[in-house]
Amino acid sequence: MLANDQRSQLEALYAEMAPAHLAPLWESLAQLVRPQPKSPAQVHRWSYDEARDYLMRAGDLISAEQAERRVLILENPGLAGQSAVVPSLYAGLQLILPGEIAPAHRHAQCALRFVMEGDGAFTAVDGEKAVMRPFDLVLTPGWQWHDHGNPTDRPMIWLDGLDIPTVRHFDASFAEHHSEKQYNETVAPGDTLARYGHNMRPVRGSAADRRPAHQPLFHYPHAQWRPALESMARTAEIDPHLGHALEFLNPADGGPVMPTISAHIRLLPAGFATRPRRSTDGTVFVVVEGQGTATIEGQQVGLSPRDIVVVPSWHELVLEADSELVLFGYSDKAAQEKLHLYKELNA
Ligand code: GTQ
Repeated sequence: MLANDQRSQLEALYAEMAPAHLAPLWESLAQLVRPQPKSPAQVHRWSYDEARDYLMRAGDLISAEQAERRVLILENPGLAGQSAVVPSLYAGLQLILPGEIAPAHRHAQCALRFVMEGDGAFTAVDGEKAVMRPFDLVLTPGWQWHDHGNPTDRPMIWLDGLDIPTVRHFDASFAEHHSEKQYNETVAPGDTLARYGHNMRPVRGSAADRRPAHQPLFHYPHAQWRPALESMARTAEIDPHLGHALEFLNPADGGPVMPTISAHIRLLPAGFATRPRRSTDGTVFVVVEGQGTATIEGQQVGLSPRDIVVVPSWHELVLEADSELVLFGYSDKAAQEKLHLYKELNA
């Protein structure tokens, strides 16, 4: 406790130094250096149907080309104005209508796409199309050229997960537009998956070794990950805190898919409930299949297909599956581990 005259003399000193852009640490130390995380982000669920209605209305009013990217940002209610779903990451729902092209650009930010609806549109990465099917994971790693297009007759919608707030935090954003609307298609769709996606790679330095060495792969099809998860669920012992969980990997180094973003899938059998768990990586979940409940720091959130739910850092999570529940999740665990910040607590 400070004496009254000490307090008033200090206040006078603060007022005098403020114009010199100086401030006393001792007034804010406990807020700055906390004993444990206290996220400004809030627990939130977006209903896909509700978001989709607004996105389709935007589709009536602005083209993908006019918008460059026609996306509704999923902004965390605790992070108003920051275009962030958790302090380090961004989430958005992107719509490409039949015949449209979202023009080629590249940027420092890393992006993942998780397909919510539609079948047969593409994300082209450095001139190779990843043909997008429901619940495929597609990456556009930092500084790789990408455009999106929809040659089908149905709308195509996917969830964008980017590290926009992280790049902003480091003041390291660069971006370029390509001179052409679409990057020249130089290889057939699926070429990279064939060369780099089967626990093999073209012999280093050979003519066929054409992808960037640190980030070659960019397509993780549902047709591959779903059977892998299924087969694991049939045979593996279930993890009490996670359910059956598989992480997507970058084959170049066996680490997370991108330097700043980790992504995983999990399966909880009908009737299964996880033990409580908390971790420092704020996580965005997409419900792929099934019904259940997430209890996040005591707050109950119903889970139905295509719902998007955000679990902020260090919020205790319990998942319960009413029917077999399949979730996709992404978080900043990749970045936190590099910085030796990541922690989890399994109860
Ligand atoms: O598709 O390249 O949601 O650059 C935000 C920024 C998507 C994209 C977003 C982007 C993109």
